[in-house]
Amino acid sequence: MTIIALLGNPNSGKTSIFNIITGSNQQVGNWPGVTVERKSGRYKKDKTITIQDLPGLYSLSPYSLEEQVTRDYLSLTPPDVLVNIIDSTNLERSLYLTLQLMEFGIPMVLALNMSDLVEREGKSIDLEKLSYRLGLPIVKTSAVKNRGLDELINLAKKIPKTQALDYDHRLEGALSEIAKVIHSNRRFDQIKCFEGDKLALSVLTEKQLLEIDDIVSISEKILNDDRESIIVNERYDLISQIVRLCVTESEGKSIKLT
Ligand code: BGO
Repeated sequence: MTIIALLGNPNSGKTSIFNIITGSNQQVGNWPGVTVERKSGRYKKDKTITIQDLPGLYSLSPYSLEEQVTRDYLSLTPPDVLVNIIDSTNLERSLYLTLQLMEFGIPMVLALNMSDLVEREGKSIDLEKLSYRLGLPIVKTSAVKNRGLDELINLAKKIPKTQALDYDHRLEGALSEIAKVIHSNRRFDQIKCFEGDKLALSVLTEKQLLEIDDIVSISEKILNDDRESIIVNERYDLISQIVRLCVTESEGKSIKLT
């Protein structure tokens, strides 16, 4: 049995894709203890594959129940594969969630959805470069035209572990130190401790908290910013580099995925 989880920003086309690939093989309930809808289903062409639909979200800071549910699911009962559904017409915003998902190290594939709309918007996205730069396999999909979805699931079945991207070497140094303090190789945990995420810090001892405080204050001095902004800025800097490399705005109004 393989479990594939679908994740993406609201309106990225996640529900449309879920409905097409599962057909009528769906179960709807709630996530344990909360009134957040939980939908799962079997892939209609291979019943050994379970598709888990996760709530639409922009980030994994637990500000909302949806973010909390998703974060717990990825941390405690990780699926075999993540399919990150991207609205191709809004690449920059979508990649902000992608970078966070990559921190879990779960095998991941990107579905560049809304590919039918891309033609109309005057830019082109180089899929090969994007895939190379992110280190992730990418499939171009259109839920409304039912394109690329079988290819997406077939690819999802056989992808390796995901490697998160590196940030500024000074931040990387701090994250390695935090890894030693919290005894966790998972980048998501290290970054959450760096940011000062209450949930991540709540399980640590006084001694660990003091050590992390020391590491973070040094980084804040060196990088001349506060802990949360350091992470947000690193992510956006990386995303703008990637978008500059992979997206070409053309004079005329034609957007292409190549
Ligand atoms: C409406 N291409 C295009 N063009 N549209 C898509 C694609 C795609 O590949 N995928 C999804 N959509 P959800 P979340 C709508 O509902 O699956 C459209 O939140 C409308 N509704 O049809 O719900 C999809 O689950 C009236 O559009 O996304 C839907 O991630 C007018 O994107 C919307 C126009 O898809 C969100 C569109 C009453």
